Amino acid sequence: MTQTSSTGPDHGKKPQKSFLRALSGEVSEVPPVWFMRQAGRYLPEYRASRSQAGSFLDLCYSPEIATEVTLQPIRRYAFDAAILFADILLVPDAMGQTVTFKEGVGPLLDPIRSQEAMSTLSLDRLHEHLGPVYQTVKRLSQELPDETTLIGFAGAPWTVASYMVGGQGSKDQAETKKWAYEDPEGFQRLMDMLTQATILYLSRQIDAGAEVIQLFDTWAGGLPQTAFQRWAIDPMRKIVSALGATYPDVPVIGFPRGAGPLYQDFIDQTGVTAVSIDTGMKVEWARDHLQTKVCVQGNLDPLILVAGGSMLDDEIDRIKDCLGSGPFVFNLGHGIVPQTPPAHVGQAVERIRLIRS
Ligand code: 1CP
Repeated sequence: MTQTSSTGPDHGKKPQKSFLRALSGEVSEVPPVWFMRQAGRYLPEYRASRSQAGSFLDLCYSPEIATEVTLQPIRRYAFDAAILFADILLVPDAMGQTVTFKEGVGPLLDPIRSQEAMSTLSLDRLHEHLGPVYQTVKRLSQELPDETTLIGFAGAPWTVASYMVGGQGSKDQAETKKWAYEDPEGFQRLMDMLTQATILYLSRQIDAGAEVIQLFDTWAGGLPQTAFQRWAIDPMRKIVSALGATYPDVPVIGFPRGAGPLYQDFIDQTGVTAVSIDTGMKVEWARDHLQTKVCVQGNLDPLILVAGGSMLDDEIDRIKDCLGSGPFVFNLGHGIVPQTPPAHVGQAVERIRLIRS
């Protein structure tokens, strides 16, 4: 008895899973819930699987262990959706760039900062390289509980480019902006190649059983308006429209983290089914300006999940009370951090599913 109204498009056949129903525009008394980075170092069973796999990339390319770590948070918390365990940097790895993950540091890549340096990149062996990921998706679609939706994902081109050009994580994307601003036509070639790779990669994930796609544009919020249009909206529109042409019923969630009022332009121009909103966004504004157009997902501060206690319950209630009367998926504003006590995740899920009179 969770369904109270339907505002979404009627495809004749209504989706059964609560997460798919929310994405199609339905409103329910209890919102579906999943958390970004729900598999990861905060879980002891993940740390055990991780040491069994060897390196982080070995874990991503082992269908058996990647399936196991995807299922771990589903077993503990019965989230409404599972997200494929992989990383956004598998795409540059599959394009021929050298990518490593250093313990305690994060990703390190041999930087590509010019058109000449792009000659090392190719899409020829993309599917061969990413084959194990497609196998993971296939296993998951067979092993997940019937009510759990499987999310496939990729990084958006701007965010993936920021690691390819910067060579590592960067708070200001200075190297990437330098190339994009000084040589926009050259940088466009990299972005076009990434856009193409992303379409190929996500299409195969859907073929293998992914039911929803999320595109992470973690660093979109650092772009000024004109650059946001060119490097965040335009590639996303191309990806959404290419996927929509072949897979019209597969919802796409966009996450232009930190984009503020530009979320409106992003929704209007990309054709995404839903947006994930970041921690800093005012929920009343999202309700009035975004949720009138698409399903909204978000936006609990991952650090409140670390703190727990009554603050956690109060924040969950505040977000639910504001966004719960429209199409809504409960999530965090960014990923779970490693120091999160697993019990606090359990507390959060329980509170999110609580019906208060
Ligand atoms: O075990 C470890 O030590 C590695 C930590 C880790 C994990 C668990 C990395 C390295 N990636 C992942 C998995 C991952 N990454 C998933 C699937 C797991 C899940 O969500 O349950 C997903 C969806 C991602 C996506 C990802 N990777 C993003 C976009 C989302 C976001 O958090 O903003 C980004 C930016 C990355 C790059 C990356 N990979 C890993 C790290 C530590 C980083 C961030 C580097 C930085 O700080 O800039």
